[in-house]
Amino acid sequence: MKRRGFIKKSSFLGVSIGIPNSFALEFKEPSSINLPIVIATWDVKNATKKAWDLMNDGLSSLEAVELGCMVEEADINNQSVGKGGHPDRNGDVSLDACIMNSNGDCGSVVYLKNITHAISIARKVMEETPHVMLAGNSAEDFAYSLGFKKENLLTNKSKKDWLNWKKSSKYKPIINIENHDTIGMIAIDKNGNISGGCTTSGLAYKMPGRVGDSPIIGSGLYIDNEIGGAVATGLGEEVVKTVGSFLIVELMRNGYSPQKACEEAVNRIVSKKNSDYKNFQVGYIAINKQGETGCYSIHSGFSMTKYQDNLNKNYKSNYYN
Ligand code: SD4
Repeated sequence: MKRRGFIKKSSFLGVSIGIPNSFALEFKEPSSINLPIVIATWDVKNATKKAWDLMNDGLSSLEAVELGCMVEEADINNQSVGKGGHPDRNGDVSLDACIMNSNGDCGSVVYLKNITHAISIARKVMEETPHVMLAGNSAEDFAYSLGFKKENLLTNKSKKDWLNWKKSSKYKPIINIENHDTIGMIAIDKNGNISGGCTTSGLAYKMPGRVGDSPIIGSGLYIDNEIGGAVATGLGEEVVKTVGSFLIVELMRNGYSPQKACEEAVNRIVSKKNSDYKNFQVGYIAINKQGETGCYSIHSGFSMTKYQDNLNKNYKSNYYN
């Protein structure tokens, strides 16, 4: 009995680890870390700067992740997000996005066309509807009802790339190329509250109607304000199959560091029977309530941008293969 009082055996999703009950006492109180902090997938320093500046001015992590993600959505040179994103096989650009706040509320849009700021519509779904997810034409109509304007998201550059692709029409995920630059962002504001957002045009030349992990709460993004948050990039199908971001947060709840939790989530993918991991990329970033961060991917080439203490820096990810 005594021993059971000291070591709590936790089994979650097949993970079995011993956790001292006193573990929580070892955590630093949020007030002892330098806030705000923002982390994001890939090299997106303009976006992290926007988010950090807003929080430094006293705004919430929710405002920060929305406006930070919007920077990439509006950047037509980023061909994995928002306007200028690569289209599907028919030449149509469709977007997926989600957002989650520190209360555990969330909203998402899937297969959204003609609207640049999918992350803002996701936030509106969270705040102004009784639902968590809207899809396709109805998500688009919802955006118009809020005053968002119809835009052509297919830029000349992305159209040219698509026409080139059509010559061979071969569909195969290419590591770090078609998977590049989806933005997943997690922020902790000055009050210690965590929010996250994720926005993407998904895989280039996907089947029309295809939805990836990015708008799926628990897969592309998960936030628990008591624990931390995680976000994914890469081949969404593999992230969905392992519910990667939720897994990482639950591992952190059970005592894993953000780094170890990201590694374990990648491990779940690569160790699956007949895993084809040599041919696709998945990357995760995570942060816990104490401001510790983690970043891990299957292959080289992934990176995380982190802004804390006036330092906005991109870090190369460690990787499995
Ligand atoms: C998807 N995970 O739609 C996204 C793609 C991505 O950088 O992350 N691109 O599967």
